[in-house]
Amino acid sequence: MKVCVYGLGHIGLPTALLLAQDHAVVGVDVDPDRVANVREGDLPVSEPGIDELYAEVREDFAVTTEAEPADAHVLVTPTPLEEATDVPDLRAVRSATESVAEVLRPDDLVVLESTVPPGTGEGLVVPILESSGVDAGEFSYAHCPERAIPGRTLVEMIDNHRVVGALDEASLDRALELYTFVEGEIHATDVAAAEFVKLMENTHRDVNIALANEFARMAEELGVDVHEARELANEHPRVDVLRPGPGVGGHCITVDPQFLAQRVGSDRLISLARDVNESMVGHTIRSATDMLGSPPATLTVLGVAYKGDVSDTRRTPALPFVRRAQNAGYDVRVHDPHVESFTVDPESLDEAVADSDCLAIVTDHSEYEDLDPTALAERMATPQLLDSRAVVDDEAWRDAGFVVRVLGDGTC
Ligand code: SAJ
Repeated sequence: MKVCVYGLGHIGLPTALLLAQDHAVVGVDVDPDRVANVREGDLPVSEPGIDELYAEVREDFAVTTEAEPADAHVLVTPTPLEEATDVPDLRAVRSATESVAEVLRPDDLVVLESTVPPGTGEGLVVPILESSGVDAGEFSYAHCPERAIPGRTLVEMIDNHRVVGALDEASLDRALELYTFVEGEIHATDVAAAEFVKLMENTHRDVNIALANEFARMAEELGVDVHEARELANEHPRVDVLRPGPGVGGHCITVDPQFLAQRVGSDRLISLARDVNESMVGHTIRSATDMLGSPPATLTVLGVAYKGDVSDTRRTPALPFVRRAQNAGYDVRVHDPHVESFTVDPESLDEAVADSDCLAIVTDHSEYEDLDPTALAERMATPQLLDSRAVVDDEAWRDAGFVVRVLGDGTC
């Protein structure tokens, strides 16, 4: 079938390329530069295997800025929180849906993959589609939220089980014909339930990271190593404590719980969890400034991506960490082997650590596990380390002459 995929971002582009293995796909994006780059094979998304997949399917994959008639239209546009209001910003979904309505024909399938507040499909998307003059029932509609984790996007898109929330039986059948690349099980439900399931998943993660962070703060007060305690607790067959850290970043876990909390009254735990996670930056910066003493002093931030081994800095806790350290009067340098541009220019590791007074590991990139503390100690003015992700062997660093604090082990 001919498929148009709207939004060539972190999820839309990989989805379009996977669909192009079995269908004739047109990727549609409102940004002409992005369209031109994708056309030339300069992909705006860096994920294992994506360049190879692009090379494999490029014959069946076109890109453009305008909606086209197609058998299936897949909407994968972003749904952030509007910065000024903190309210879900559905303008991209709305405008992509309006574009689809202009070319919609009876028997077409429309799929919304973007994560949306409860009720968006039947309250906003379907009525816009019906404004085309084609009625629901004549066209098919389904909500099929993605579940792929950045860094493993393609593998997870193929292997993970998926939920399809379909408007009716025909919509379900059409959606099953579309998602031929999915090797996981596909579970059918209705549209509202599928929207809720996606929000439950990311909210579950946020609340559980908050619990891990609260355990870390408690362990610090009690002089217990939370990392050892976590491993021991996770020996229990029904316990899975997540990892504490300097805060939760990315555009999903930080945003999606608020889609639920703002829509439904009974949101106390969800909002509290958000607050706990947001408070971790302040907690981590206090440990860093405690180590550094009064300015002037130089702090080197290792890692600005929102999590390990990715290049994405959206809503990263590193940004408020850097800003707060700068505002407190410290000279801040940043290093990240995965991130090319950031508000502070990245430098080589050697430059970033030269004469520094403290290293702060903010992102758990694999590269930081193998740093050589002896070589680093020689380059620094004061060999101090704040490890907010518990990635290094702290004893080895102490042996190399470092003063080390690890978030959650009783030393912070
Ligand atoms: N984090 C911790 N401790 C942990 C796990 C994560 O502090 O134990 C932090 C990370 O460092 C990062 C943030 O949480 O800053 C979010 O990272 P993540 O790996 O938990 O999640 P995302 O945002 O990369 O991807 C999530 C995934 N959702 C779930 O795991 C329920 C992914 O499957 C979704 O597809 C994605 O959101 C999405 O697009 O919704």
